[in-house]
Amino acid sequence: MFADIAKIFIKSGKGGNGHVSFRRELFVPCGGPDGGDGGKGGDIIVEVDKGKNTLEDFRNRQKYVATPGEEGGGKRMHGKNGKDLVLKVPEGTIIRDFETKKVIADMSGENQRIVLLKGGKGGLGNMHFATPSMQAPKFAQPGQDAREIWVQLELRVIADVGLVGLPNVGKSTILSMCSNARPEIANYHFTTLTPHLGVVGLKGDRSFVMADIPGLIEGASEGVGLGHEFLRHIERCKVLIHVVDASGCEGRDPVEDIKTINEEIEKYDPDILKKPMIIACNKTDLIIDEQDSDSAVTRIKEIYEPQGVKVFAISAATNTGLRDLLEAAWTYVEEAGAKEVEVYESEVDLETLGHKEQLEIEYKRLDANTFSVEGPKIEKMLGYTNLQVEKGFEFFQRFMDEQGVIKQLKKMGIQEGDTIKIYGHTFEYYDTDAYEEGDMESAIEQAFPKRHQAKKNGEEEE
Ligand SMILES: Nc1nc2c(ncn2[C@@H]2O[C@H](COP(=O)(O)OP(=O)(O)OP(=O)(O)O)[C@@H](O)[C@H]2O)c(=O)[nH]1
Ligand SMILES: [Mg+2]
Repeated sequence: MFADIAKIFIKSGKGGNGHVSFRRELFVPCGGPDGGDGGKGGDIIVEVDKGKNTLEDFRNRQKYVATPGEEGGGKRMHGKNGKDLVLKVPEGTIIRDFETKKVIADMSGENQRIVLLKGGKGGLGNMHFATPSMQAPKFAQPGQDAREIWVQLELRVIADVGLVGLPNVGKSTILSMCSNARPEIANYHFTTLTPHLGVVGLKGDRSFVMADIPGLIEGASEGVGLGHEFLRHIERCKVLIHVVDASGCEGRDPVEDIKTINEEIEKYDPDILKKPMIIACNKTDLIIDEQDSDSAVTRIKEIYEPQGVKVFAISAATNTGLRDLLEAAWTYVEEAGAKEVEVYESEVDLETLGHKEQLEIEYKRLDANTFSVEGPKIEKMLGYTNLQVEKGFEFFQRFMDEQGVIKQLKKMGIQEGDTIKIYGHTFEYYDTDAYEEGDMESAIEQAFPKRHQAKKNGEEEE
């Protein structure tokens, strides 16, 4: 099975919940809060593994889930962090959001390792929420949600030189003769179904990477067969060696074959034709009279050499003419050297990738100055929180901020002093970003006039 494209589901670990507990000691009937923090959920990490050249693993297994963080414990115990999950991919793998097809990351060049989905942060235990005015906080922070997304992995081979041509012309044979790669070679079409890479060594420490790309056929650019998948690999090669069967032993005309392939490449992406190309006329060992003015090699030379394309007569089977071919390829590779392969920019915000849409939160504008915010999650959080105290209020406010509620309300045009209704509670809206430290105090004072009065009178709450 051809495996250079795969669809997988990834999910990071949810953060562990903060814990609610109180110290129990002999002779101390009511100890302080000692609920520990939840552990962080595991990340989904993607790493380049240079030893890999297919995405086959991802065809066999589709779901990848990192472990969640554990809940905090009593006695200030921190919950165990979830384990990260590392996906190993071949270099040149492009990761896309399956739904939008936007590029998330391109594992090429400098990008060798990336945290794709962050695990949820652990929630704070109730030990953090004790204040002089509230010594027994019965709430703790829930861990952050896991993130999940379906992604598409696409492999684009990164090689200096790509061998292109129709099936059975001897591309794999060439690669195996010039490098330590061992692609399968057989006398039938479509022997090679995945690109193979090999390092070609030349005299004096010179080397380049050559890719044997599966045979292209007419209609490849329209997706006949797996043409599109194969053409994709050519995009990143710096130099192309166009291989033809010059013996015509399959009854084809190699001149026509070159045209066919070039047309397919052009339809797919005309820019590819701007890359330096060399023509390798293979299987010349089968030609009886090479000097024949009507021979394929002669005709190809007549057409292409005036266009500045180098043409080599070779025989991969008998290792004839390969060295000159490789030297010519090297010259082009060296010239192209400075030009780095194009690395795709990420088109998504990794910070929010895979965040579940907060569909559960429902926003309504009741009138010009009143908004309502509801949803199970918010309701649950309200239950957790003691809004009667400053700390609790701040805590709830932070939660609303984290959930993007404030951002959403701003989008809806909320103004200073507007009212937010949440399950029977009424809040006045103050833009906390607009306040300095001291001003915040007075904003809270306005929101909690009763409490501040109490403070002024020197009374303790609770
Ligand atoms: N006589 C002769 N046969 C060759 C030569 N090069 C390759 N062959 C034979 O041609 C057949 C196809 O060779 P491959 O290297 O598998 O061809 P390919 O271009 O990789 O084919 P696909 O993977 O199907 O695209 C095999 O039987 C090879 O032994 C050559 O120079 N001379
Ligand atoms: Mg092959």
